[in-house]
Amino acid sequence: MTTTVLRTDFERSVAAYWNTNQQDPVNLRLGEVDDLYHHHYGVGPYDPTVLEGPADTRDQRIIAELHRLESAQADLLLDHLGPLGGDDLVLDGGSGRGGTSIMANQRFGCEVDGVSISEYQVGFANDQAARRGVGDRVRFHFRNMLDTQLPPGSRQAVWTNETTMYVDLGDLYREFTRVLRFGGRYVCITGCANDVTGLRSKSVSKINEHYTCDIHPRSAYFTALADNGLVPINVVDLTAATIPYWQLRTMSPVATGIEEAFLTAYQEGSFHYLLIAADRI
Ligand code: GPP
Ligand code: MG
Repeated sequence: MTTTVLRTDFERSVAAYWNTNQQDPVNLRLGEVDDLYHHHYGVGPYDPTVLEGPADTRDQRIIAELHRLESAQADLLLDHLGPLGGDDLVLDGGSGRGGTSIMANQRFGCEVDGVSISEYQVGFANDQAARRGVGDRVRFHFRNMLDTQLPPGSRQAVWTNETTMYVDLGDLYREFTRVLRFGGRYVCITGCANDVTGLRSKSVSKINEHYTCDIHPRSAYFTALADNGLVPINVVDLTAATIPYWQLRTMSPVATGIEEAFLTAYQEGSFHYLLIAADRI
């Protein structure tokens, strides 16, 4: 069956961004630390001693530390996804270069299908799985997460690691509730705008412009989850926990220029870094 993966001009422009943004040192140099390539941010305090010591190895110490915080973020997401076993099938919605999917398979032994609208990312992630010898258990597909082509009720768990700002949440959770079995778990880590401070702030608008995304207000998540039979069991505000990552990134050789917007948005309270875990009923 042939389906159209990229359905709108917006989706085509997002795919073009991720297909052509291939030499991004902020993601490749971190990934090279241990061959886990992430497209999300970090949580937890950084070790300040990385800023001390010999100047010629300082950059590499900072890069390794940023990578450790990003992997800690993925580990935290997986803490909320389990328990899972080797017989379980899971979905990574917007799988990037595959880091979180590889970690899920390593931790649980589960089978993972990741979908991305970037053909470049799908190719990169499948190469990573093959190099690790798990290509039969961790598979990446050039597909749209709004239309995954996966069988109904086939998934014990689904996650989105900083990808929901690219889609309509109602469309997304309709698809996730279709592929999740009853009692299955959905985990989302996202940045969302604060309804309480009003409409989108300047710093949130800068982040949207930088990534060609559309950050949703916090309220939109809970409305769309409830509308689609996904019932939150945990909501964790990770805003304070992600600020050190952005502070260290500002001092790193791989800063991209978006760091100040994230720090301002989090510190002024117009933006939150949130984990939501929900059960499908
Ligand atoms: C990119 O991660 C993540 C997004 C584009 C989603 C936006 C996230 C929000 C919380 C608003 P990346 O690792 O590709 O970004 P960078 O290249 O800046 O490290
Ligand atoms: Mg990154």
